[in-house]
Amino acid sequence: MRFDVITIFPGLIRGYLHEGVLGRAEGRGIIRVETWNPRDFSQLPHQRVDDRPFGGGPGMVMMAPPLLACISAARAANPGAPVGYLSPQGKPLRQNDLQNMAGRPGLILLAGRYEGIDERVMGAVDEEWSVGDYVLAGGELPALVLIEGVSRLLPGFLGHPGSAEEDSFSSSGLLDCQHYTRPERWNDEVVPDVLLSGDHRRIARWRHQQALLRTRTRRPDLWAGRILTREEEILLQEADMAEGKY
Ligand code: 9WO
Repeated sequence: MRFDVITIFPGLIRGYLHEGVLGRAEGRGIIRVETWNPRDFSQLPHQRVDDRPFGGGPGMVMMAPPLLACISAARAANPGAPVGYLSPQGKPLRQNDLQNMAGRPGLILLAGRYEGIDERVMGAVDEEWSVGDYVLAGGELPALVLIEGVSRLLPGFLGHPGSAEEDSFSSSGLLDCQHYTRPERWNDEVVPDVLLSGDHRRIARWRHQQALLRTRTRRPDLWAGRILTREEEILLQEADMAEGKY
């Protein structure tokens, strides 16, 4: 899958891809990431891409002409790929959005800087995504978040097929359960007996139960409106009973 990132700081994108699983995926040809710098499309002295906001106020706004020229170039290089703008005003990105994006041939991502982009660029933008309700200094980290989240769903990205389906959210819509590895005893803390039992049915049941309990207490927003299976009702009842809730 091909990603084209529009940014005045291409080094931020390339630097992250230099190491780790994403870099390796690029080396193995599973993804391709290209950057486009709006400065290269500026007709102004010093390759200027920002100016003061009409109406006054602090900071600078990214100008429309170099951004639009840059988007056109990226579109020509990645035909059929939608253009996504990363901003706190966007639709909150969820696991199912990443799944949907992983089915596309490519993506063009626009990472803004300063106080934002000229609104007239939005006509060339197909979708607007937020990775969380906070403000950063630019859209580069959110673009990398999106690329990493989509890439690990692509066939061949992970060593073990199926590991991407078993993690938080995918299919179950639940948070992940706890994990343990050696040593079996660390200071006063021990590994739950069930995980050492070798009884795979009981282990799967315990993990499902812990995922349910964690989601209910930590993420009431994800829990609300959730339809429980009969098995899940039983798992919760059993846990609540052990806690003395009845
Ligand atoms: C800066 C600013 C300064 C004073 C008052 C209001 C302000 N808003 C902003 C602002 O939103 N700046 C953005 C910086 C402009 C677009 C790129 N930037 C950005 C993207 N920050 N955070 C994101 C982002 C993107 C996706 N998901 C979460 C955050």
